[in-house]
Amino acid sequence: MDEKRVEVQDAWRQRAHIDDAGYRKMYAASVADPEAFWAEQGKRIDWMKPYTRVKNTSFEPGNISIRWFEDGTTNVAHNCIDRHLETRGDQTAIIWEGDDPGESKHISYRELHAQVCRMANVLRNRGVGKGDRVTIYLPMIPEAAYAMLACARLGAIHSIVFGGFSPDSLAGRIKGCESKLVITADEGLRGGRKVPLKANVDAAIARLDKDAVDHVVVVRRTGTAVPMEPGRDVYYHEAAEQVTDDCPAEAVEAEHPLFILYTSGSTGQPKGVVHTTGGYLVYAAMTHEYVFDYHEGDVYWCTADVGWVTGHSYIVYGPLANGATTLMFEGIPTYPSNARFWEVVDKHQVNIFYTAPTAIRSLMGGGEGPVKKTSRASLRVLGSVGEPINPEAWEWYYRVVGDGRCPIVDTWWQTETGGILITPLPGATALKPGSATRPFFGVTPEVVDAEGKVLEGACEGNLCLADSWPGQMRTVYGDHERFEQTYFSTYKGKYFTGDGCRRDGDGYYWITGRVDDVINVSGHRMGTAEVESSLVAHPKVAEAAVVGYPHDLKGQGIYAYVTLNQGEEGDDALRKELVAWVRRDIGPIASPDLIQFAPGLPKTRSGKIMRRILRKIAEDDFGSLGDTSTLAEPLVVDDLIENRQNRP
Ligand code: 6R9
Repeated sequence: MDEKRVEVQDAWRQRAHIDDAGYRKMYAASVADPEAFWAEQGKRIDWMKPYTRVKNTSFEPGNISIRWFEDGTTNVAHNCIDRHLETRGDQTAIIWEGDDPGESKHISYRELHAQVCRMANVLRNRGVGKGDRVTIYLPMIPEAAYAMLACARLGAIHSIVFGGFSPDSLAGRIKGCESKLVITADEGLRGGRKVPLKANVDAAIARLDKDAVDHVVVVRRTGTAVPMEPGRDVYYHEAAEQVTDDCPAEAVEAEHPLFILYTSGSTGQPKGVVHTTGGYLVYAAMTHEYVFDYHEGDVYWCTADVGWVTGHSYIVYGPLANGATTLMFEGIPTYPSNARFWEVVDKHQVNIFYTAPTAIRSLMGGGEGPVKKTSRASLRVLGSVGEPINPEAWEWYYRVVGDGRCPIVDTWWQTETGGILITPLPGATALKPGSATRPFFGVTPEVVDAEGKVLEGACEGNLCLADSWPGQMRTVYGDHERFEQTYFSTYKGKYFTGDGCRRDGDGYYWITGRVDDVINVSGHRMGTAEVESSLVAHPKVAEAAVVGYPHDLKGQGIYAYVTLNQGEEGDDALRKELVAWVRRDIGPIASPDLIQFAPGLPKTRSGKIMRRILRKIAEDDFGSLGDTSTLAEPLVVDDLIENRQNRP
């Protein structure tokens, strides 16, 4: 492969926290003596009771246990707000930019403190205390950050559900962690369109046991009248008037859970990924500072939604722990025009900008014009996350958006990892378009082959991590067994990421995508099993198999092979019906892009669907189907090829 290399520019080095020699030295120290390294880094946050024990972790089969700073106590909201009040009470903590370009506001650390205390008191008055779960189903409005931090303040555990998920998905997640309280809004607003959040909450609760949810707190966003259930529902602005803006931050153990976030895996229903307090915050804060080369006074913007892990770690917790000014954007990149991102950059003089390749690809389609009519002179660092960034998109981001001045940090990580694990550092790392480059401090990647043999030097295989880091997930909520099974059973003694990867001669990592049955659609994870079980629940469907295929904008698209019940006819009307069915069931991000009606699916004689073949056909690469000798009925393959949906 013809690899382009972009050397570190002098300007990047000038301000950077660290240079290449510094990175190498600090990395070596971090893996040689993790205890000493993290003992020092742990001091970046305030502790109510200081820790004496730093690392207590085991990846041993039967005893997966991850504990960091375990005898210390602290509080995340204190660290993200209170400790900044003396030095930067009047500094802007959050810049909120509304969906409508005419709407924005600045929230200072002092105001943030008052708002979070108020929200915490509203929750406390409704019985929420330490360890209780709270489901948050909010749009990108400041109240989403207030709600997260209010939970943290009380020691309650939040579970945010992305506003694009359906009532069914929401119900599953409320039930999964047994939240008694849900925070939502009347409606969301995205790209000028309204999202019926409160109606979705009502529909979700209707699917649960009668007394499953005690309280629904409704933030007024659009002002549209929504039905309010007496005794259960309350408008936030009314409840907030009844309480003070003073609420002490509860000291909790370092290993007390901070949040649960549901994410798709290769089997079954989404898992509740559990992150805890001390290690998570230390890791989020440290990565935010080094990876984005964050300095005091910078305006930082991550375009993710707080419904995803990126929003947790890099809109709210990391930046606020560092006392940064973080921008929160309610809208979408293409509204009112596809210059919106760059207009917002100029309007708020954004220095650090962090987005997903799918957004870049969708804006590339509109050409350079909308970008070039803006200045973007304030930009210093550009970031990418969520999926591999293809070299064309990288090049456009670097040259057109960044005018060739700004490093691109291609950050590889996962919901499970809590923070960024493989990434360039501005000022230290020469870039290669498409490579996430080198491990962050304390991170020990290993590339292993199918048998689990650790490969050396330049190689390609499956990406594992040999040892723990403080931001690592601790368990699957309510199912530690599944935690071990999912991440530690494939390669004993290692955390397996589910990603494939290549390491080149410079020790740079190139993530090649998932090697399990997870599809990455526009940077969002979708389990094929989830989409399949939704399709199979349709009365006309007998069987379904779902695979990913390359998609120009989304990175991967969802390709569904569907076998209908006898006597049913597959036509375009039924295709539309099935797409609508899955959207309603899971949410728009799960909509199949292509549906192929197949009289039969390729199976082994033991009845296992041969996904490898389905993937090849979906990729329009059926010339090399490999070994089909184990197929029960080899002829089904000819029919699948004949009727394939993905023709160029
Ligand atoms: C943070 C986040 C995780 C999966 C991960 C991988 C893919 C994320 C990437 C990347 C290549 C990058 N991924 N960042 N692949 N380069 N810079 O996205 O978390 O939603 O859990 O997804 O996304 O496949 O395993 P999550």
